[in-house]
Amino acid sequence: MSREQTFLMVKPDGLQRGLVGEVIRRMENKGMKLVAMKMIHIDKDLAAHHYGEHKGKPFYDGLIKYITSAPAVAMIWEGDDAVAMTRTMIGATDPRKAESGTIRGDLAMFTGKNIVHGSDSPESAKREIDLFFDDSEIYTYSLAHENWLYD
Ligand code: IDP
Ligand code: MG
Repeated sequence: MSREQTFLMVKPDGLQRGLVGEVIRRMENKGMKLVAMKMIHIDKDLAAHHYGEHKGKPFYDGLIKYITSAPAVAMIWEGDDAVAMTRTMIGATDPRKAESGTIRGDLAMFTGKNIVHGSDSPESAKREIDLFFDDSEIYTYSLAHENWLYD
């Protein structure tokens, strides 16, 4: 068992559509622990850092425009295998291919408006957490029901 942290963001379309609570509800119900959260209107510089791996791809300019278009909600969630578990809960990048029961599969229709971002590896999670949060914004605490969640 490896307890880890992952970066999860409700993108501007998710916030505009009133789905922040729905995303949080799913993560809470799963048993994940929220350790940081803030609203942020991502600027071009931060967007370019965050999506650096996609620079040069056909959808890059549109992606930067989309992610900087309105505020988003940035979060860090903690749990056993949090990175992979959260990616499973988010579903495939293209919501049409995302399985029912996943966030994108249930709540979105287009790749360019797919509601959420989640780190794709522990290394990405560390990089993204450092990019979006100061240490002082990340909380360490126990959940009273942790013994009922973990084997
Ligand atoms: P991910 O968000 O599932 O990790 P990535 O391939 O890392 O997917 O792409 C990052 C984001 O870029 C996607 O979530 C989506 O918002 C956008 N994106 C990726 N591919 C396309 C595309 O073909 N058209 C439009 N937007 C795209
Ligand atoms: Mg990605």
